[in-house]
Amino acid sequence: MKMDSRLILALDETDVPKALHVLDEVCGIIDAVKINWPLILSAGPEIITTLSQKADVICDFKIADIPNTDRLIIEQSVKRGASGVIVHAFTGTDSLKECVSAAGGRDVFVVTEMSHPGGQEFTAKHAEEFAAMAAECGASGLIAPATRPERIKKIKESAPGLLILSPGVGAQGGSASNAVLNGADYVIVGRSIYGSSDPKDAAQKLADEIKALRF
Ligand code: NUP
Repeated sequence: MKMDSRLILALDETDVPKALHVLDEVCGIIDAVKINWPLILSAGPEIITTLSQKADVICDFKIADIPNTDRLIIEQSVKRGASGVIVHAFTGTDSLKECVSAAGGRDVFVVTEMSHPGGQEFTAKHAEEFAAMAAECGASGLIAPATRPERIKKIKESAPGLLILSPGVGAQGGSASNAVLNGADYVIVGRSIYGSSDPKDAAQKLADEIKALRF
């Protein structure tokens, strides 16, 4: 995945023509597009291939199963053009190792502490352990909350070599600058871009905000 704007679009728009239009508008600004069940269920899995012709596609399936099922899901995602997948860590080391192996060099990003308030109930208690385990299993990076930037710093300390992708900017209350200043390598932004009346302008403003931090 390239590292130019450090902005990843979360394309949870379920109106498929609108989703494609938004991606066309912001394609030149973002470093990757992340898709989740809402768009997959609306458009069908072939949307992975369609989008992969325009940008790197991260499949945010939050995979959380036994190793064999994890492998089957990741193989299908990669076959359709995914350049990365997002997986849960609570399933344990064997599942996570299988995810990395099945991805065959594509990026595996591991959820640590989730960005919504409920993320503090369970995931926060194990976030540092999840991060260390992700590093041990050969994952590329971590998902850590832009809504709690101080936690990004802590989580990064547990797995210094891994990329940090931070969702929770905008609609969930987090700020792109605060996330990056606390160690996020990329921010993931959905509604504040695809829900905007001018997605291109919204994406450009976020890219400019990050660039102003002088990378
Ligand atoms: O902890 C997480 N928080 C989160 O919001 C892990 C995620 N993968 N996400 C995803 O990021 C969420 O499912 C959505 O696709 C995106 C954030 O979207 P928005 O709040 O910017 O609209």
